[in-house]
This record gives sequence, C-alpha cells and structure tokens, in this order.
Amino acid sequence: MAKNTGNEAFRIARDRYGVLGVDVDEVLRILEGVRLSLHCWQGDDVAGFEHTGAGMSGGGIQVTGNYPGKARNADELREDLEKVYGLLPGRHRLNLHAMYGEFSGKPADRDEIEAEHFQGWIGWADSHSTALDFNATCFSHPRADSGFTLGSKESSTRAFWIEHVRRCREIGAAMGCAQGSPCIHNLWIPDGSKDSPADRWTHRRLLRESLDTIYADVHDAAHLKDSLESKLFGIGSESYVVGSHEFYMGYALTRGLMLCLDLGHFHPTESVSDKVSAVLQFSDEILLHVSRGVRWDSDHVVVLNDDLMSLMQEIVRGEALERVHIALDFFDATFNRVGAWVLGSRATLKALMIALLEPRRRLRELEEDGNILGRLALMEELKSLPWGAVWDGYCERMDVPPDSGIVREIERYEKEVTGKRT
Ligand code: RNT
Ligand code: ZN
Repeated sequence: MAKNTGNEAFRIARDRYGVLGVDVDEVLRILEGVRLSLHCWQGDDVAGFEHTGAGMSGGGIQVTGNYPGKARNADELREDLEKVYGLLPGRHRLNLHAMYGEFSGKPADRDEIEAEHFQGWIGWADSHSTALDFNATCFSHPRADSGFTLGSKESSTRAFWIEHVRRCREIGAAMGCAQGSPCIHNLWIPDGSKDSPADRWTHRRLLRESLDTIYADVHDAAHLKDSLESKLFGIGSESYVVGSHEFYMGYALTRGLMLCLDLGHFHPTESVSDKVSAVLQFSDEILLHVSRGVRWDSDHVVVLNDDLMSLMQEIVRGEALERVHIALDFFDATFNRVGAWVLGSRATLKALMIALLEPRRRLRELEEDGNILGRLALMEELKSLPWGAVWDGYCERMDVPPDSGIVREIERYEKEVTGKRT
C-alpha cells in the first residue's frame, strides 16, 4: 500500500467505522488483494480480430451504439486497457475471448487456433504483471448461424466446436502455465431456439455428450480451471436455451467444474446473490459475470446498485472471497468505451468495499439475539455511513483519481487517442 492519506474526511470515516468494530485499514488491505477479471470485449463491441465479416451472427447477444474510437486491433485494445487499469485501484486480470487472437495475416479458423496466436497477449500480461483468463468463442461464426453449436444435431458442427473448445482449454492451460496462476476457461454457447421446440431433449443429450468429450482432456489444475455459463434466454433463443441453469448446475456439480453465474442470465426478479451460499455448499468455487440487465440480459454497464451490493455482501459474509472469481461482462457502444469499462470496474470494487465495511459480527449477534428491529436499524444506518470518504481515501492511497476525476481523464484520452481513430 502506498502513502498514508492526509485526508481529513477519511480519518473521520475510519473512526466512525471503528466505533462499529470495523478496521478500515484491514478492509482496504483485503480489497487491494482482490483481482477482477476485466473483459476484453468492452473495448471493441465484442468484435474480435478475425476480420471475417461474420458479425455477431448466431450470438444471442447484441451490442448497440456506434460511439467513435473503438479499438481496431490488439495494440489499440491493449493501449485502451492500460488506460483502464491506470484508473483502477489494485491489480486486475484480463479475460480474453478466443476471437481476440493475433493472426498476423494468416487467418486460422476456430478449429485451428493455437497458443501461438495468443503469445502477444501472454507477453503483454507478463510485462504488466497481470494474468489472463480465457473463453472459447462459439458465436459470430458461420458454423453458429443455425443457432446450435455443441448441442447441434449435425455431427460435423458438433465436431467443429468440440475441437474449438478443446483447443481453447489447451490455450488457457498454456496461459496458466506461463503466468503461474490458473487461467479460468469459461464456456458459454448460444444454443437455443426462437420458437418452442418439439424436442427439448436431444440437444441437451448431445450437449452433455459434447461436454464429456471436451472435459475428458485433463489439464493441470494449477494451470486451468473450467467454468460453464448458463442462460435464461437470448436474442433468437427466447423459447429454449439448451444450456439452461439446471443443465449446467447438474453438469458442473457432477463433474467437479465451476458454475458461472452471470447477473443478467436469470429471471429478472431472481437474485443471483442468493445463489452464492447455495451453490457453494456443493462446489469449491464459482465464477461470476458481473453485469447489469435492464429488463433483459442487456449487458448494461455495471453501476453501484442493490443487486451488486447484495452480491458482494453475500461473498464477504460467507468469507468466500477466495472461492468466488469475479469477472465482468458488459458492453455498451453508445458512449466512451474506456470510460464505461472504468466506471463498471470501479462500481464493482466499490460494492466490494462497502460489503467489507459491514460490521458483520455485530449484525450476526443481533440476529442471534432475535433482535430483528436492531438488525434492520443497523442495516439502515450502514447505508449512510461515510464509505464515500473511505473510497476517496483508498483511491488516493492507490494513486488513482477519485470518482470526480474520471471524466476528465477519459476526455483527455479521447482527445489524444481514441478520438483520432477513424
Ligand atoms: C452471453 C454471455 C457471455 C458473453 C461473453 C461475450 O450472454 O453472457 O458471457 O457475454 O462470452
Ligand atoms: Zn456472461
């Protein structure tokens, strides 16, 4: 931790939390150790660098907006990421998708990619003391146009995507080996249908079989960890999603793999925070995709809202920070992408800080004493405690601007860098 802050508001806030038995310095020490996995795809609207012109076909996901200045190649994306990391307190990981390989004029199809296509990223991660996570890209490709990939009834389509994911896991393991920290390979596939199918069974059986083939390849757990991401519905898969929550919950738990819970992938009134203590009864670890759905899985930029705060509270209250991997998943092209990345990442860290500042022991004691009024009163009181001053103090200690300085930084970067991209 860098210099001590001389900030008066911070000192008052620290004392205020101290009265409740919360050690603010210890909170910030823990916060500093948390590594978010930033999604590379916020920088270029989930486009990738294959330049095949396939667009987001077969995706089930949608980016809206055409704000100028998106990253057009890996160097620009890395440049933007460096700006983002520079505005975040702490050190954070990068979550790459397979379509972000560097093919230097020699295109490789999804069933041909290799670790060499990601050496640029591995080297970059090393020189920036960060680490990579990875994702197979089973969309934006002609072989996903039918709406089915690993669960397709066409065996050649399944074989193609099995080969892709097998290779992605190998690449992930190579990343994990190079960085000395396991790479998390997450698998999300778009499979599903717009209208009600007559046969919901066959695709699910085929998906299960494809997954069994894929995960039969065993990699060193020190290099690779696997997770599977379910979904409720997508664009063009409104009536049926092959990889539903129950499907992957069953699959992951019976195979010792991780579940990935995306905040936009459940019924709008369902709370993902409530799932953490349920799933972790049966699984050692989970992955989160922190997102913000607005009416649907819209992947809005994450903000500090109740969903996010209760999610972080659940992790902290369960002392599960080591067991929950926090990745981000949002994309918005209607305003400055670098700014969107920074705001969503900082909101996630802030929510975590607020959760860490909670006087957990006191709340539990009140609960155990049956003092429901006292518990609710304390929860209400906590909402207006001076966590903003703690956050400002943390940013100052970590040598990054406070919230009030972000827009200026982004505007400067836009003027000097992204605004010049045509
Ligand atoms: C899609 C999933 C998935 C994607 C990324 C790009 O609904 O959330 O995680 O957003 O793989
Ligand atoms: Zn996701």
